[in-house]
Amino acid sequence: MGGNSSTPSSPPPPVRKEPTCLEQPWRKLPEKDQDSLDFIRSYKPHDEYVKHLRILLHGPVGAGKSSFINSVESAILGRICGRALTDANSGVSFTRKYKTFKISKDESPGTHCDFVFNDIMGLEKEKSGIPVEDIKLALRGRVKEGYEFIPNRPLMEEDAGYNTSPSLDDKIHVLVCVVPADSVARMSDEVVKMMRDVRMEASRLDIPQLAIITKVDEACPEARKDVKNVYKSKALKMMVEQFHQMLGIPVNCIFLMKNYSSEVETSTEMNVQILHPLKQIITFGKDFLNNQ
Ligand SMILES: Nc1nc2c(ncn2[C@@H]2O[C@H](COP(=O)(O)OP(=O)(O)OP(=O)(O)O)[C@@H](O)[C@H]2O)c(=O)[nH]1
Ligand SMILES: [Mg+2]
Repeated sequence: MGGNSSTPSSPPPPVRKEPTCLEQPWRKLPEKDQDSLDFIRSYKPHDEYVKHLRILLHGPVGAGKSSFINSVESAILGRICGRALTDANSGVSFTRKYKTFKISKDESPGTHCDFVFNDIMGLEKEKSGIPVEDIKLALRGRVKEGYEFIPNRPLMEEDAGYNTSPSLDDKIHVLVCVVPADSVARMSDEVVKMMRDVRMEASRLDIPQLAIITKVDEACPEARKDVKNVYKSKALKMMVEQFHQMLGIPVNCIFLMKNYSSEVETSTEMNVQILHPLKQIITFGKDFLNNQ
């Protein structure tokens, strides 16, 4: 009798799936946004010669720099705002002009917070984005409002857009590097080098530096499911560490964020993760100005 020699197949042992999230967040954000809002709205530079704390946002094309400005204003006003024009990533920088953005403090016309953002053209490889030298000039307050950046052609002293006598008010007081989460692992050496170059120049000028990793929802399904998972996600934590190694920015100066992009209403959870880094940015800038 030719019986069946094979033993009845036993089910394969269950594969233990590693949890993708930590049980507790590795960075604790406040539950409410009110304390950050009060701090941000009431901030005033002490120096009488400085009207505003000036924050420069730089980073790769399409990273979410303009969206961050809109997210900040949305979180402060409690409604979605979109003054800084954004664009679905087309590969070339949508923001081309050097522009200062004031942020409304509340809905009364003409009331602004005492910090401003400078939005700038994005960095790109093969010299098709903003010339790195222009970002360095912006740090020193040398780029005039409205100057239109020209890829591969740095701003020159004889150009009308060159500010020959910048005041402390024109200079940058905090530098914020904005990068999208999905590109941290595959950023070209050329763009990393340019960002390091800008960072070195800022360090020479003693300008404090922070970084924001945006689009966490696109890089991590847990973060997409619930923005409260952002600091629980193991993948995003690794990304912060990787970015820290790449640029040398301390981990406690790197923040994870989802910008307001698809939402039609604001929420406390979203506001908290936008205002928490902003509070830190302002605190660093405040320390810088107090030492001038
Ligand atoms: N899902 C998601 N989309 C985002 C986020 N931040 C920005 N975006 C989208 O990404 C695209 C590019 O954003 P922008 O804010 O224009 O980027 P930018 O850095 O100002 O780009 P340039 O001015 O072209 O250098 C837009 O379509 C935004 O809606 C985010 O956190 N999550
Ligand atoms: Mg932009």
